[in-house]
Amino acid sequence: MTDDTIFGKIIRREIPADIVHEDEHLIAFRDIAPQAPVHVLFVPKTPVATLNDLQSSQADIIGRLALAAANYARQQGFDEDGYRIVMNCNEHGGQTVFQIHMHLLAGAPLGRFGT
Ligand code: D5M
Repeated sequence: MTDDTIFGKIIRREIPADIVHEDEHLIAFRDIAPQAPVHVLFVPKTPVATLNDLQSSQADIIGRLALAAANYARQQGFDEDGYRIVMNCNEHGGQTVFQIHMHLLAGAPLGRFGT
């Protein structure tokens, strides 16, 4: 793991985070600036800066993030009411941390998104 972003520091336990799940492939922790009652970030341990940098051989990374997010949502009882997963890419997508991650937003009806 050579990721030098703030998420790499969380994975290496160099800075604290409210970790809700971890396995050999990924880590999940609560977003420091939640945009919904439940806002958890799912971050792969493989360094990939943006979705643009993801190789076809790395497709399993996204599958694992999505499954981990769905499993967590189910465990927390959000599966029936529903939830949102989001990945931001570069400036127009609003990406601020350049290690890919999936946002899980849940716990209330969410507004439509746009500009
Ligand atoms: O999302 C990056 C997200 O990362 C943003 O919602 C804030 C969150 N963030 C930043 N630093 C931390 C720490 N230290 N703990 C938890 N969450 C954090 P993006 O899609 O790149 O805009």
